[in-house]
Amino acid sequence: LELQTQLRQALAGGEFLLEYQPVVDLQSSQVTAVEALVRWEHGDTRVMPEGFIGAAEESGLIIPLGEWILREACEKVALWRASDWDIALSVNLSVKQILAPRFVETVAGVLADSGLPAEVLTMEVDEEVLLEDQGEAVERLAQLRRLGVRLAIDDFGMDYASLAHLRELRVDTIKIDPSFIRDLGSDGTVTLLTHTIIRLGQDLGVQVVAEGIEHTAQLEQLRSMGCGYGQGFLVARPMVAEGVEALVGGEL
Ligand code: G
Ligand code: G
Ligand code: MN
Ligand code: NA
Repeated sequence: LELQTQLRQALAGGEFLLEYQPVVDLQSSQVTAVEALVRWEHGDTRVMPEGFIGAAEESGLIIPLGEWILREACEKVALWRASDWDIALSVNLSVKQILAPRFVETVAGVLADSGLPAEVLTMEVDEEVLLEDQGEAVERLAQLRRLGVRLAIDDFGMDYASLAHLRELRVDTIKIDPSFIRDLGSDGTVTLLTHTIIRLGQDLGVQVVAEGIEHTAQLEQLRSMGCGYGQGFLVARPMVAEGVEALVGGEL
């Protein structure tokens, strides 16, 4: 079967699932948020997003799939919050979703249905979104923000226009690309750039999340640089909802 057809059937057949990767406050080590990450349970194999997000974008399936992801994640996190766990949610967006008709209404509807407060939801866009269709995408993201939804720039620092994007769109969070974290300590320029991004975030009043933390030395260095939040295999891998519940155990 063609991948597009398989994906359509997978959505109808409930073959997609979400994993959640914890984000921690680097000072307190508390889990403050989870990032929802979609996977496709295809027979015996778990297909990662690289294997299907591109095709879903091309076919337009990303629009209903994205809505399913958002709804599933908002419902789960609303449930966690109802058991008195103060946790926030991040969800990734493709530009195709943002430009879809009724995108903002759809997000507002999912928030209303799930009962999740808008302020608890962060939508992550990568820098590509801001290149592809400047005007329309940026305007819709600004509309989302007026609803109270938070915005994050994902993979920050990878694009030549990173700083310009901060002018075009008010964001709440910058997520430093894992390639910076990987070379922390071993590459002086990367270390300096990382420190500069952290200070930029502080000066702009924007939260900074370091992504891809795999080693204790990276964690310690980020902490000493004043980076607010961290995410990565060292802290916690992406895991299914039950895994998150086991991890926070007593809190739920
Ligand atoms: O989960 P993993 O690290 O393999 O994700 C790889 C890429 O797929 C990341 O860039 C991530 O942003 C993207 N991705 C994961 N889940 C989603 C999703 O729900 N929607 C969109 N649009 N992209 C996603
Ligand atoms: O682009 P985005 O930040 O949405 O991508 C998230 C992806 O990064 C997920 O697929 C997740 O599995 C992956 N990831 C999360 N933490 C780490 C890490 O510490 N190391 C590596 N190599 N990948 C990570
Ligand atoms: Mn992301
Ligand atoms: Na991303």
